[in-house]
Amino acid sequence: FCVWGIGREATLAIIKPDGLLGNYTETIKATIAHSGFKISREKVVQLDEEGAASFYAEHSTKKFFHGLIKYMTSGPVLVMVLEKENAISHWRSLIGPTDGRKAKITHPDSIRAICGTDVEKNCVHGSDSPQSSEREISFFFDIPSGSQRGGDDEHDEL
Ligand code: RTP
Ligand code: MG
Repeated sequence: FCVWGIGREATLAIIKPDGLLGNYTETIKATIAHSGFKISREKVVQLDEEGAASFYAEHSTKKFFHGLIKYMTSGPVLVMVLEKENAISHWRSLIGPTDGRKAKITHPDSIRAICGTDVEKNCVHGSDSPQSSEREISFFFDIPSGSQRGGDDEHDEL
């Protein structure tokens, strides 16, 4: 699946407010570059509560939801579309486990080990499946015309 129709997989990466304000962008982008990803789209966004709640709607019933929305709206984020073969799983493996504190012990080379603080403030996001990736990329970016995705978008096989 590739929303841009050029045969590579795409994933949505976000440098969260703590990553952006903590000046980790260059380090993270260096990892992105030497891991073989192409950044095909990027922009800085200030999410409002409604936007953050919509983006993380799958977690709306969790006890950490309110904290998550506060965190994700606490400052600007950098959203990027990363493309390569197996982009989704490769980016998830590079960012490491959700809990940045545990990541420092179990996955010391992961991005969250480097810039994450705890289970909430973990500095980066990555789509967790092709379905999530498509939803999350369209949440932030228009799909360019000329993409080979055709027909009824809601029911395309990925
Ligand atoms: P993400 O979606 O941001 O890439 O992170 P993830 O898949 O590793 O973790 P997920 O379970 O989807 O949780 C989404 C984000 O919610 C915050 N969180 N807080 N306080 C808590 O227990 C807790 N658990 C999760 C984190 O910011 C997590 O990335
Ligand atoms: Mg997730």
